[in-house]
Amino acid sequence: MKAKKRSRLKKGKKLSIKKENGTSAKISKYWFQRYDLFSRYDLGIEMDEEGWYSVTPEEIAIKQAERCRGQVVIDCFSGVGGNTIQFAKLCSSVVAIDIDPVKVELAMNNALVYGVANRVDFLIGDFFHLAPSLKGDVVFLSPPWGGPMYKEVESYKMDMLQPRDGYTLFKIALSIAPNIIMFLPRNVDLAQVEELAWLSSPPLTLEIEENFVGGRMKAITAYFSCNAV
Ligand code: MGP
Ligand code: SAH
Repeated sequence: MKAKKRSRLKKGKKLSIKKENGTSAKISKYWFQRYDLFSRYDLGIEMDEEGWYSVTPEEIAIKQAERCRGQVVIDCFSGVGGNTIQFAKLCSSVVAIDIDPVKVELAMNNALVYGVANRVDFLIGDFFHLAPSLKGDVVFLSPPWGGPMYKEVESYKMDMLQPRDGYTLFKIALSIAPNIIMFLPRNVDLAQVEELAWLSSPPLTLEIEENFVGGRMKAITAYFSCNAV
């Protein structure tokens, strides 16, 4: 698949936003952040609605990938490829899984824009079905949080993660790799995140990183490790 070159969008035109994405003005606030999401946005990046509000901003994805340098990484919910692309640059191999075939097509296109598509094994499938066949050094979990409404609760709980709760997800991840990274809402219940480390015996070490872009907190990343990742 070839990354299509797109003509530059006129700045601030909602009409262009709709035309570019075929989605509502709901995504316009994310479109205004487009270069934070993908610095190469203008070179042919393609998104869908869920991709807009879920993609990991590039600066954060780079930091996460730096922690996985040289490792075999399974990106279990790869979306439009925000994380996959950065893993592909630094890791020894990357498996990128998404249940939505459109997302995989968009991620492949976006990986081409960054010149790393040939460094990724893209899989269309349900992570929970594929899990028994997966092995790696690091499992990266960036699952759906239930849409942009996630921040309407004061404390985001593990059972709000989709399509399965965080404890189930984490236990499955433990069967795949000794190191697990979770990208989570900034309002997540940190006591529950700590509980996850105790699902392994001996418990995994945990480091919480607060992720900021342009001085605004976007999310947290939890690094679980049997050793330093
Ligand atoms: P946001 O809170 O919707 O945006 O998402 P923003 O710009 O911080 O909104 P504001 O109104 O508070 O200013 C912040 C970041 O969280 C996004 O850029 C995504 O990286 C991430 N994110 C958001 N959602 C809804 C999801 C999700 O469902 N899954 C994953 N994996 N990441 C998400
Ligand atoms: N980190 C990604 C965003 C992931 S959003 C990025 O930076 O682009 C979460 C993704 O999980 C969505 O694309 C959704 O299609 C996918 N997903 C939902 N359920 C899934 C499942 N059971 N198995 C694999 N992917 C799933």
